Amino acid sequence: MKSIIVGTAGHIDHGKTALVRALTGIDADRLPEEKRRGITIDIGFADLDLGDVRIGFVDVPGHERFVKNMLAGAHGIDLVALVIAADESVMPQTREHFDICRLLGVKQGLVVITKKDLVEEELLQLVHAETEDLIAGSFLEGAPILAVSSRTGDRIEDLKTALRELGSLVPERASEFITRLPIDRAFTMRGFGAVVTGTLIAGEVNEGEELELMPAGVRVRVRGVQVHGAAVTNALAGQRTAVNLSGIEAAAVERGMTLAPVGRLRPTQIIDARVHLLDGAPRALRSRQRIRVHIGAAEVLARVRVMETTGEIKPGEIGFAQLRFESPIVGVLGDRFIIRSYSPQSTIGGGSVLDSAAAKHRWRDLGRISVRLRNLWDGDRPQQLAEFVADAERHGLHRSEVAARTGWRDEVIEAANKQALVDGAVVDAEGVMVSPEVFDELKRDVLAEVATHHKREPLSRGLPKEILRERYFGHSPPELLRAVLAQLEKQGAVIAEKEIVRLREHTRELSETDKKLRERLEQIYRDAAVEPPSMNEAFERAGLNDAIPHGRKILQLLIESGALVKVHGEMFFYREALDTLAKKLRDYASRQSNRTIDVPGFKELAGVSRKYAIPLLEYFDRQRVTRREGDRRIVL
Ligand SMILES: Nc1nc2c(ncn2[C@@H]2O[C@H](COP(=O)(O)OP(=O)(O)O)[C@@H](O)[C@H]2O)c(=O)[nH]1
Ligand SMILES: [Mg+2]
Repeated sequence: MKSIIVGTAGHIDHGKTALVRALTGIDADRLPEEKRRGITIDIGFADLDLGDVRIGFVDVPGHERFVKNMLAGAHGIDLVALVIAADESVMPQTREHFDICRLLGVKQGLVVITKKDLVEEELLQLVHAETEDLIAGSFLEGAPILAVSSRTGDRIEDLKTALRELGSLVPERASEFITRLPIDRAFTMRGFGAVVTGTLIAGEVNEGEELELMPAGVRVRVRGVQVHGAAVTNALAGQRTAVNLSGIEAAAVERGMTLAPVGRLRPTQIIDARVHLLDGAPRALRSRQRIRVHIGAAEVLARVRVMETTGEIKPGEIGFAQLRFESPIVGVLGDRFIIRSYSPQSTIGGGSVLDSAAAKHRWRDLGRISVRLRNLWDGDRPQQLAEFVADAERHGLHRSEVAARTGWRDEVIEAANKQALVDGAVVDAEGVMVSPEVFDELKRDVLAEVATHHKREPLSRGLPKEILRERYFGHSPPELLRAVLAQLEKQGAVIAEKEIVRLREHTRELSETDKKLRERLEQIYRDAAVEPPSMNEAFERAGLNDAIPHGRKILQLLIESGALVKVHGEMFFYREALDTLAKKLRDYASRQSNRTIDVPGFKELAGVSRKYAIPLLEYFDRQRVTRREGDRRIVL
């Protein structure tokens, strides 16, 4: 069976609560004060089973002073029942509530003219005509207008039929979004603990599961779930839902918080939004103005930063603005909100969240920002995703950050991502998304830096990756450098070794003098065999006294090519000499029953002094040619 939410709307005393009672038999005025004063102060609830449609009513207060309570209930409704009393016709809160429904994007509903029993047919016709004027050009144009009496029950059955018909037309709630339950009531129930209620706007709440209370970020467990007053194992999107929570005191939960899957949403205090100012707003919306924002069931104060060249959004106009909240909220792309003036409090407009993780903008970037916000507003999902990715610049964007901004389920993010990749709107850098522009820019930076390095140090093998990381990837996750290098390697531009990057065409072309120098040094070490000179001595013999740093580079080349081996400090050996010695050692060992040799034995075998014997043996230990045991070596 289908579950839908119907919200009442309309001026105080126009018979909203009486109408809900006539339809359901339930008095939605539950507070003692409401019963005593005969007025609705806070939202109330009732439900009605119409066979194929099950309706959860949210009855709202009509009094001007309680619009904020009305807003806590109005955000998740499928249908509005706009109530107009036949004896008073359209009044201020009729208009305000109706405006709110339009700003919240309510798409369907009907008008109920109440107190039919109190007026003559002629007056009823007049109210009917005024009602049609009110709704002309809105989502309610052409919707049923029914005149009823809650007192006599006249046409209440017809109203039920109309509700059932409309209800069957309400589209299923989109399944693309993660679970969200904005909390409109929190209280303690004896023996159960904390209970919260709300309209489940997306997803489902299951008994036993863990959820996160946002924006506080507290983990809670679902002890029990109720829908329409009966215990269920899970509540579905579009149902009025009560959840018994464990892991938290009721006092720590308040109206305006949201239950969501663990780790999925992120609290924010800055959003970019598209704002629509009502025709009847007393003045234009300007930067630094302090406003009340109602989003979900929450009411939070915020300062406006208008993102329009004119610096303002005039009554009746739509524009972009940044809202900076005085306390954290949660919201995702497309969430609707209502704006009320700080004082005196009245509804002045509403809007849609575009970027819930916005950064403070610079005024001179306005042009670029407008384009981006427009794309977020009217783009499809792959385009929206690409905008978020582009905005992340060199930080790149993880899927979790897309999830927090959009509330999309994983499959939806994956599909959008795939399409954006196909369109060439994003690049997948080992799981991190970056814009193609940023990726190309990084590639250019890397190539230029490596090329400069080669020019500056022609004898160096290449540029340490660490330098690239520091200079260009300081703000990026490690995946990005890896992906850029992998891509440059694939294109044949560079060769990336463990810690070094070089251009593919980079060869250390030695000058004729350097070539000769290398040969000379190599000769010196070859001749010295197991008794090599110190480095400085070698340079001296090669006639290099005045150019030691240059000599080191040439020496380094000999080491890299494998001709020389560093054995200890600045003691280098000709590799072949070491190999010969190792072989000698093994031959010697094979003639011993215990395969061991001590230092004097080694000195004799190698024909070297102690100065060389110790470093050589330690080198052989490291190379696992020998293993030290006390003052002897076992040849392995
Ligand atoms: N005669 C008559 N009185 C009604 C009707 N509906 C509501 N009332 C009365 O109008 C007053 C306000 O009704 P209520 O439902 O509290 O209005 P709300 O403020 O819109 O919720 C109450 O005294 C109701 O008894 C109706 O259809 N006929
Ligand atoms: Mg009422």
